Amino acid sequence: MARTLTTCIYCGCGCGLYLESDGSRIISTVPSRNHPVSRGSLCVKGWNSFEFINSRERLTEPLIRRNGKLVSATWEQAVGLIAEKFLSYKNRYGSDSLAFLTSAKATNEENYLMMKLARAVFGTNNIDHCARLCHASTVAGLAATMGSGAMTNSVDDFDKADCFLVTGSDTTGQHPLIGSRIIKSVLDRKAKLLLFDPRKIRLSKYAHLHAQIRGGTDAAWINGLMHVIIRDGLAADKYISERTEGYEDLAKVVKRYPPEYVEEVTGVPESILVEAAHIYAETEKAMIVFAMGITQHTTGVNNVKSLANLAMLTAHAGFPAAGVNPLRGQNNVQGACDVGGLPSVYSGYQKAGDPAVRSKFKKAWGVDFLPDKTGLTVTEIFAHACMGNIKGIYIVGENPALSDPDLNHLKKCLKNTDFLVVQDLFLTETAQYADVVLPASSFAEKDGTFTSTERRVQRIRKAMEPAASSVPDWKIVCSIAKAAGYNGMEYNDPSEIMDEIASVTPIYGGITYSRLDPFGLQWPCPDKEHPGTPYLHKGKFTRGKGLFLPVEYIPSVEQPDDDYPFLMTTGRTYWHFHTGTMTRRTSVLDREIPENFVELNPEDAKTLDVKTGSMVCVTSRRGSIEVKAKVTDRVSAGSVFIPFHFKESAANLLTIREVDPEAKIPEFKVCAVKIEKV
Ligand SMILES: Nc1nc2c(c(=O)[nH]1)N[C@H]1C(S)=C(S)[C@@H](COP(=O)(O)OP(=O)(O)OC[C@H]3O[C@@H](n4cnc5c(=O)[nH]c(N)nc54)[C@H](O)[C@@H]3O)O[C@H]1N2
Ligand SMILES: Nc1nc2c(c(=O)[nH]1)N[C@H]1C(S)=C(S)[C@@H](COP(=O)(O)OP(=O)(O)OC[C@H]3O[C@@H](n4cnc5c(=O)[nH]c(N)nc54)[C@H](O)[C@@H]3O)O[C@H]1N2
Ligand code: SF4
Ligand SMILES: [Mo]
Repeated sequence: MARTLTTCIYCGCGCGLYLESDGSRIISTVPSRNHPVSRGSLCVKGWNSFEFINSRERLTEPLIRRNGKLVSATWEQAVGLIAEKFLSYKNRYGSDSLAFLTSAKATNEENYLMMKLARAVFGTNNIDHCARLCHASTVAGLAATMGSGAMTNSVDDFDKADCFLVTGSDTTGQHPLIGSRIIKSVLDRKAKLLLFDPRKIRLSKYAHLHAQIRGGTDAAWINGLMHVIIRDGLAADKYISERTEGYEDLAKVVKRYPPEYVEEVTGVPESILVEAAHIYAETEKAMIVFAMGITQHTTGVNNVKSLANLAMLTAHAGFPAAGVNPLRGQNNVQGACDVGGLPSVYSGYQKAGDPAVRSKFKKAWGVDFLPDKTGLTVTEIFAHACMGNIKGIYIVGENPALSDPDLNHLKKCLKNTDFLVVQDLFLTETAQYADVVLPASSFAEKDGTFTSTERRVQRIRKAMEPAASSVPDWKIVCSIAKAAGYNGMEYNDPSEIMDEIASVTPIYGGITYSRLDPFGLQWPCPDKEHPGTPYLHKGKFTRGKGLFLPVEYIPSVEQPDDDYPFLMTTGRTYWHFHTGTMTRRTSVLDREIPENFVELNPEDAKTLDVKTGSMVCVTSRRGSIEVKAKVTDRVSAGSVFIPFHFKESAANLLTIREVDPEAKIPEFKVCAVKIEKV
């Protein structure tokens, strides 16, 4: 039996595991005992991360749509058709009639090549990926206040902090190996957990206090905390004057958020708000931890700015075990952003609008044109396809037909796209709309790197030959570039791509495959001698001075009313991942949660006369689904929760397309629905 050390494909924790192969197939996983994050453990998804690889439903060959049906084709035919179609749209309608969705499931090397394909070969900045639906607000909000959009601390700091302010993160479910460190610190070291979440989650049981906030009111309670901190003389005056700017503006705004007002808006009792403010401000090693409950709002950027303000007000940034920690979701969403899978920046967050950046990349890539206009985001790409401005879309490793908001609208957009290419492991809901489907190899069948939430760039290693006639994404992208007439994309293996990334990307400048053995390096790692960076903003912020950017509370776009009286929030379960393409093909995970449900408070269940297991119909202004009720006090009266994993009753048929004006992230966490017993 051969054991290959690699990195988990699911969440951003970035656990280390071995894939065990019997020569032809992967038959099990074993945790890596010495891995700095997972230290010999894995969550249930990691333990079972090999099963979907062997699924009989893997795509086995390229498919091309002929007379309305997807039929088998050769690689030459499929790649040739893509190059021909994309070049013809480029010539007829211009480069910006094309769009590219890259993948947080794919490697850094593959994402880098996708942006090279979009920009150098086809001449457009229309490239984006699921970070838009996820931490786009974080990247914008933290870059503006601190100068870098990434997690400030390391996973190891969870063993050292004495206070955790956790909000909008169901940490034990979605980042289990980080969640367990929080619990361990609470139990073993008496660290204090301050939880701000509308739902009772597993962490509630361990929390010193749990403020069950009203969904969508985050800016109000965060301003309230800062109001109390300033009022009670707990602000870090010396730090504020030495390391930040804009304090006066902040003080003016938060003055308008006294605890009585905050209680009215958010439902957080005054005593809890005051106690939380004191504990957070008075504990030296205090970490803010947040995820989708903060970012997926039309006010997502404001919410993130507000958390950054709170940390700077109390000198909780720029130190070990004190900082602002967005938990990045996918295995490689940090990396897909780092290497430029975004419409406004090249790798290392170098601005596409900056002529000096473009001339550097022109030279590196041997091209004489690179676009300067900021590209479209995921949500805009589909809207433009609907209007007919986008003709061709190339989607690698994403499943928007289940993961985007307002699916009835999205499906119209997919139908209206002249030429859609989908590259995946499976014939996903999105692939069913495609004109060409390309079978990609899985993480077990290729080499590369993923970057975890703590900015750790780690290797994935090939443990078996590609299934059927699937091909690793990086090779497919290179062959499309070549077929389109570009000769600057030829590599023998992914380490050569990483060498190119390092040569043009200062934060990855010191990264080479030989240095990544065994467990990787944390960026910024500017040169070959640099040991990597465990925490950011040491001594000074990446942007120089930290900038306070005060924000006002703005209610969510769609509030419950007489017609749609419930506030619906959506999210995940521990057992499934996103659109279920992999976890619903994994027997252990599928057995635990085989079908969808809606969490409903006992009071509401009584009014509706439903029990756990009763079928209910949930309807919003955009769509309707039937699901089983799960009666539980995890949600408060008037609120419901539905996970978005299930295609047969997709939560995203109900969600709203409204986005944050700056980050363009949709309001996945709040919309209004009505519920009827079926
Ligand atoms: N098992 C599993 N793990 C995953 C994933 C998965 O699909 N399955 N996906 C990965 C990805 S890409 C991501 S982005 C992460 C997401 O990880 P999380 O963000 O932790 O997951 P979510 O379930 O989206 O919801 C987060 C929390 O936000 C709370 N919430 C809802 N509305 C609000 C609000 O208005 N304000 C606040 N403050 N909180 C609110 C919810 O009650 C929930 O506890 O998980 C990653 N890990
Ligand atoms: N209602 C609601 N909707 C949401 C959210 C929410 O909280 N609520 N969360 C949003 C968030 S945070 C996110 S990140 C998105 C996720 O949205 P998506 O990224 O669209 O969802 P996934 O199911 O992770 O899709 C990944 C795809 O990649 C494929 N894949 C896996 N490995 C490889 C590979 O090596 N190569 C290729 N080519 N393909 C591969 C998988 O089969 C799968 O089809 O969903 C968003 N949608
Ligand atoms: S915590 Fe995340 S990275 Fe670790 S095993 Fe579970 S899914 Fe994989
Ligand atoms: Mo995400």
